[in-house]
Amino acid sequence: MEGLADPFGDRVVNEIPPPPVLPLDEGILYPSSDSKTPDWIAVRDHLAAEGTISKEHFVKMLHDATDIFKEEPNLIQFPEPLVMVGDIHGQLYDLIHLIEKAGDPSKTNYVFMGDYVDRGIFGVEVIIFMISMKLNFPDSFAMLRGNHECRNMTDHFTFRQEVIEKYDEEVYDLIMEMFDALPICGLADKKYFITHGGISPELKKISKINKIDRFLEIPMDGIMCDLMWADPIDEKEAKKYDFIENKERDCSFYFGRKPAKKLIDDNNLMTIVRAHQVQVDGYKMHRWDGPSSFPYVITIFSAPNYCDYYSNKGSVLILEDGNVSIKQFDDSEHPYHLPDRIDIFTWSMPFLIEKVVQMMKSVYTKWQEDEPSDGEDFKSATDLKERAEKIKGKVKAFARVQKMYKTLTEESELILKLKGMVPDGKIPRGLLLEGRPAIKDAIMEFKRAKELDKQNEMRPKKKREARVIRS
Ligand SMILES: [Mn+2]
Repeated sequence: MEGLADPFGDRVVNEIPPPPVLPLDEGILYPSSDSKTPDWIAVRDHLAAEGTISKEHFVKMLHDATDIFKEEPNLIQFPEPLVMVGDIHGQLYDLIHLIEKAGDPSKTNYVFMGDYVDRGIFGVEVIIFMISMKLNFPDSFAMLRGNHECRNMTDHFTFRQEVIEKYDEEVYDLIMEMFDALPICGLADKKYFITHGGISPELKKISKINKIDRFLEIPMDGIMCDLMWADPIDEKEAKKYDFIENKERDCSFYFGRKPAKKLIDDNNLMTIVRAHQVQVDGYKMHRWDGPSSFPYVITIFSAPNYCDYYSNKGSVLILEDGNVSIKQFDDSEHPYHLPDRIDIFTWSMPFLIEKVVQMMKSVYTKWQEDEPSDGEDFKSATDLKERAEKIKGKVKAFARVQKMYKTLTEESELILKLKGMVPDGKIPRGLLLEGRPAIKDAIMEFKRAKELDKQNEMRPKKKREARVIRS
């Protein structure tokens, strides 16, 4: 595939091949006469090189994948061996690495537990890559729904904007329709219950899950909401409570040992496997009966160095020969994009403005110096004083603006980092006026950063029409 042209021969890093010029060729995408099975390896390599898929082909793949998902039950049964995967969140290069490490999908059974998009900047590519694998291995490659696979979340976070920038609203709607069709739970080896978030007070018999009408936007409460939103209670409190209000999510519950044990016992399960929460090691065993006990819940998180910031590991859970094991992996390098995919011109504006302001300031200062001193003019002393004050004010204002832009240019790296951490990407102006120490403080203070990020774990306030399902 031919790369982008380099007419001036001035590419700085020549060892990285330029992105392909054209979307993946139809003959390469669909090599066999069966036009429903894309060459997933060609898709992977093309996307990894930052190539694109034409809208026509993406739309076709979405239709074909949705048709498959629609036929799947709410609760999918898996035999072992099985690889269970947690949140991906648009981290394409980590997903590619994960597949390399955990096993060729033509020979490995996979279940992904949701949260494919939002936050990471390659959500579109993650979806294309994943459905190209799904279309090749419909029976051994499963994709469950996470709480981000809906309109409410993708609209509040980054994915909707990303799809519209890379394709359009029509493609976004088709992806959402596909999300509505995703199955919601899994059962591996009849013993491992798999879901994105957690359990529900309304969930008694696992088999009941198949009675839920899942083809809708994720409801604000009820069993489907809990399966996708609930969290296990912290170690120390797990024996104290059954279900308590989940304040961090602003919906659903935290669940404790007792209801987890009851669900496990009543359904002859071993444990509950879920994703949904970032973990330093990429996983967490919730051993509520002591350090050597078998965990009631296992959390798996598969987006290493989440948001390019958390420094966490990613992991997958492998079920084989009746045993579970963890495989951890580190983050992979990925192409760098400026926040909000701004272009280099927009990004460089502060540098330019700083220079312009500097010029204007020196003009003003010079003019102030050249002002005639008292006696040389007809103006009264008060007049002159007033004028001097005005000019002083203007120079001060310039100095402030200049200081802001100086900070923006000098600390551009730090500010980009900070922007990534502030949910709406807006940095308080005060911070820019205070300069480097204040910005450094804001970044270094891990607690503050986690506090800032905390609101991103919450269900967005915006209310949407949703049916409440009781089973
Ligand atoms: Mn989640």
